[in-house]
Amino acid sequence: MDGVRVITLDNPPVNALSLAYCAKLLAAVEAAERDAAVEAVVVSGANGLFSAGADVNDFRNELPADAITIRDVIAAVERSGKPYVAAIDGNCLGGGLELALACDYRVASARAKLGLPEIKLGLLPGAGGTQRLPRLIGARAALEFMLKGSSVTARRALELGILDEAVDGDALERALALAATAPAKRRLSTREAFIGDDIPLQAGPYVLAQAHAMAPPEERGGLAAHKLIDAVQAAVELPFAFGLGREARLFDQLVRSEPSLALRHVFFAERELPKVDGIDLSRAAANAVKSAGVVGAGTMGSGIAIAFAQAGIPVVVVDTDDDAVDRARQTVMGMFMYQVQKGRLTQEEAWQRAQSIAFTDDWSRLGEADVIVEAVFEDLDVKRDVFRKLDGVAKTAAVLATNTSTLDVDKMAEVTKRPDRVLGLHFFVPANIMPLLEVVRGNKTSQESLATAFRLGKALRKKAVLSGNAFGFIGNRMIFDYLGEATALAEEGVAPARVDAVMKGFGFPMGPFAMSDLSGLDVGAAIAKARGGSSARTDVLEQLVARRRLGQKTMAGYFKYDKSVGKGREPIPDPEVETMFADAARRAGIAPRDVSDDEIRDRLLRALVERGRRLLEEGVALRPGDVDIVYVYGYGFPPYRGGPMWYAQEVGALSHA
Ligand code: 3H9
Repeated sequence: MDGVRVITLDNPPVNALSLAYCAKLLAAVEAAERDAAVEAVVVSGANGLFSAGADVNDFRNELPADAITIRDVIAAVERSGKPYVAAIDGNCLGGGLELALACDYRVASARAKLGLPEIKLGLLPGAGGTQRLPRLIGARAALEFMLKGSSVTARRALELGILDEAVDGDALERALALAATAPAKRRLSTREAFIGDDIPLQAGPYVLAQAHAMAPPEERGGLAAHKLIDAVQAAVELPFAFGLGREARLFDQLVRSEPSLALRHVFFAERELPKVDGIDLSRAAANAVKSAGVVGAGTMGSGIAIAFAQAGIPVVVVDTDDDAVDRARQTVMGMFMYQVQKGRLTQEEAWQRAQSIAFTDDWSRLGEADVIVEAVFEDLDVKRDVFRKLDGVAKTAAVLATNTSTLDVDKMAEVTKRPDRVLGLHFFVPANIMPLLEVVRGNKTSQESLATAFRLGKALRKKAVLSGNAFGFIGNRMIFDYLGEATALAEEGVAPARVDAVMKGFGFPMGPFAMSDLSGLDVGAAIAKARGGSSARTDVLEQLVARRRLGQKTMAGYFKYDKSVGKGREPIPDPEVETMFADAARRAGIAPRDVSDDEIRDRLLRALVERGRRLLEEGVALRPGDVDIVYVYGYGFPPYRGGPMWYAQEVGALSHA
């Protein structure tokens, strides 16, 4: 269109606004400014998105004095007298959205996703976002948007007031038309920040104080949140230029902070996961998973089936036990109805998803499935039988997976005629919610089967981590040592409640004893037996199991539970268990010791780290970052501490162990 210049963000793969790219961008903005024939500018993105924001790699080093950053580009747009229109398609995140906020108009297509996810990297929007958004949609809504850090659809962004228009068709086309006709608007920098529609400015201090009160403490993952709220306070109280300065200073503090370094490590470790043997499995040849099968309608099987249904993959669940199928049907329906109640699904969507799970006792219905996951009782003979049957009914190309948490995948593969298409898919309970998926490679598993598993992981929105075929794989192998160390501490006279309190203080959602109670002490005892005995020097676990104190499910384990306290999930310290430990320790000749909180924390973390190192040496885990991802996403390791391997290496801690 005459007089309209299009500046296309094009820096594959995600149009990251790196220092090098910002220099080019600034030149493009300045050229448009100089050119008298240009009356208006449209900014759009190539490669299927607007931009993923600043290049996170650039934060690793001190900024060179002459560096051109996204802030310079935005300042140039701000200075321009010509109208700017952002044409948003696909992701528009972080610095990308901040650039769009500096434009006069924002138009987005239906598939656009807009967000300021900096908080997830332990940062705050540092290119004017904390100053412009409160001027556009009000401080209260801006805080909510930035503190959550999640992306929203174009429709939601329009409701929030972030967009001027959400279009069904092509955003670029509409932006061009707008640029040709619409006048320049008053820029956000010249407006006053407000708190919210119908909320007086005097309520500002209250809204900010409330946000501080709701954020986690600084030392428990809340550092970035508190600084972000401070930046918004500056937007409310200071002129724009001063607010920008304050935002930049707060951003600089965060960029160097330990939590942000840790979260950025987690971000990049996650992106390394599919890179195996020098190949990116997420891009390698793989079978598309258009339909799936699950064998076993127990807790695990139903959870896995729900996970498939949520990803839009129809699934056939085979079980011959009518009662199990009835229970599973109820679980599935209950789960989808809950999502309707929470407003996450419409009645119609819930119904469709539930319909995409078919229960049957007829194995032949698995014939169409591209992937079949067995989730039957944890017994090798039972599982081998399942694999023999599956080999007979599944199509040749299908990948057959076991959901075992400890058994040997090769022993299952060997009963089939397609060991190259057998692997482990270790889901975590509840399988439809927990984001971790261990992909277990048997000694004959083909690269194509692994690639199929990684693609599937992505479709299920899980973090797929490759593990070697070794007892307990990565996560559980490490947790055995961790729980063993917790037991050793209790044997030395530390109350289980104190051990748990220390680990919660570190940032885990629950301590090791509460975790054992949650997964079931009988399960723990059975696993110890399968391993050929536990590392404990006493028999407290066996005594508890013999007394049917199996954990939360029997309302007693290492702790007691009471239905009226925390819905029966709140661990209540039990002096009887402390006495059991004391008596058993005396019999075993273990003297009680004074143990500091630091020693408790460091010994438990060291148990994880030492085992992690051995798993790396043995090649069970590929990279320290993989181990960290397993612990962050599967076991509640606080992400702002980066995972056990990162913590040990970077924080140089564990001196008390
Ligand atoms: C910011 O903007 C700060 C400003 O406020 C202030 C500045 C002063 N940087 O995830 P994928 C790479 S902070 C560098 O597999 P997808 C990624 O590593 C930024 N690299 O694809 C991978 O590389 P490789 C705020 C990035 O389709 C490749 O791109 N923005 C960045 O599943 C593909 O990524 C964010 O936090 C980046 N910003 O998901 C957004 N983003 O191929 C972070 C991606 O070598 N990014 N890469 O492994 C995302 O959320 C997802 O990558 C996205 C695409 C949704 C965009």
